[in-house]
Amino acid sequence: NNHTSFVVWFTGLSGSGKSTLANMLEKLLYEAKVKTFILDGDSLRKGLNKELNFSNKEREENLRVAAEVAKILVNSGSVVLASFISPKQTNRDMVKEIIGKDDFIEVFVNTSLETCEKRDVKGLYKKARAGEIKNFTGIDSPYEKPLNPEIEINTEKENLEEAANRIVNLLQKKLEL
Ligand code: GGZ
Repeated sequence: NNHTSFVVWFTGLSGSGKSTLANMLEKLLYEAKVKTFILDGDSLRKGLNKELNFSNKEREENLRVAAEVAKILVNSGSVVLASFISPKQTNRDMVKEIIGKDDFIEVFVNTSLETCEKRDVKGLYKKARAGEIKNFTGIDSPYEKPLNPEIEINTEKENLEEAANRIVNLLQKKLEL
């Protein structure tokens, strides 16, 4: 891959804004005539990975499959926008290893648990607090903050549009558009 494509891997809590950001980025890249592909946990877990639960082990398997799919797509020339909680450093190390570090851009969508829980767009935090969902990231399953993400988005200080533009700028440099 001679750097015509990348996997942009968004990590962060449920409701942090990963998918929203990926969708904004897709629009901006479309305007720049860059072919993109969106991958996310929510949709992969309804199809390809529908047998997998949220234990550490099965999250890891979910992410392994996701990374292999991302690798296929990036090798076919797409910029892949992948949104998965990927809660552990070992998860992120593994996906980076599978995809290849030269094709991998890690974006940490750093929205606090407090904010995600306040928004609770899908009502999942409420269910997790009530014990109706087990192993929920941030509640009774850990999220390890990335130590060295290539980009960190602080959605409490920066709006998503600015953030999306910041990522596009980085990509444009890398893609030499
Ligand atoms: C975390 C959960 C859980 C539990 C269901 N923990 O915000 P969403 O709803 O639409 O996206 C979340 C999605 C997380 O799947 P990932 O494949 O990204 O997770 S991982 O990378 O850890 O494998 C959330 C929903 O699934 N969801 N139960 N227990 N998120």
